[in-house]
Amino acid sequence: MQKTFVIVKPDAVQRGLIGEITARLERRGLKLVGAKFLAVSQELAETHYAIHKGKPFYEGLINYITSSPVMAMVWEGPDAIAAVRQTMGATRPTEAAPGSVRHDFGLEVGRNLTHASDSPENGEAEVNLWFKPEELVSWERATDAWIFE
Ligand code: DAT
Ligand code: MG
Repeated sequence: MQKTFVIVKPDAVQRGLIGEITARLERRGLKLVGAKFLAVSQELAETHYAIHKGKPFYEGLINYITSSPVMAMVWEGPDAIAAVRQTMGATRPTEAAPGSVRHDFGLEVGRNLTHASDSPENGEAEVNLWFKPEELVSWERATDAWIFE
């Protein structure tokens, strides 16, 4: 089963959308296997977004993600990376599909509410960066057989 890493970003936390976003992932059938509420350090932000260093929006991105607490989570499911990216929508809210989180709650790319891993390799690296192995919970969900074929 694939794991993916998700951040409910500072704007979404401030706007009271942790429950709304979590509910959409739960409702879809994804399984929560890790969660923590934290203030992101400068160091963690820079490591997480290292790939964007040097881009014009980098400084704003680091300021945004460290500006206020976030909810960091790990979700599991078949093709979880693609499923969660689809639920979140395209990077720019004005290009995100109707019904997606970024479409339904956002307008600007710099306030796009969520992060979700974009590949299995990055998913694994991000889970390991943000969570210790003992912080992940492997559990049997009573509905698994009715959601996973
Ligand atoms: P995503 O978050 O959809 O994976 P990304 O990895 O390309 O998108 O970029 C990371 C974040 O950086 C994105 O959520 C918002 C910000 N960002 C990306 N492109 C941007 C741009 N052209 N202007 C401003 N912010 C941008
Ligand atoms: Mg990305």
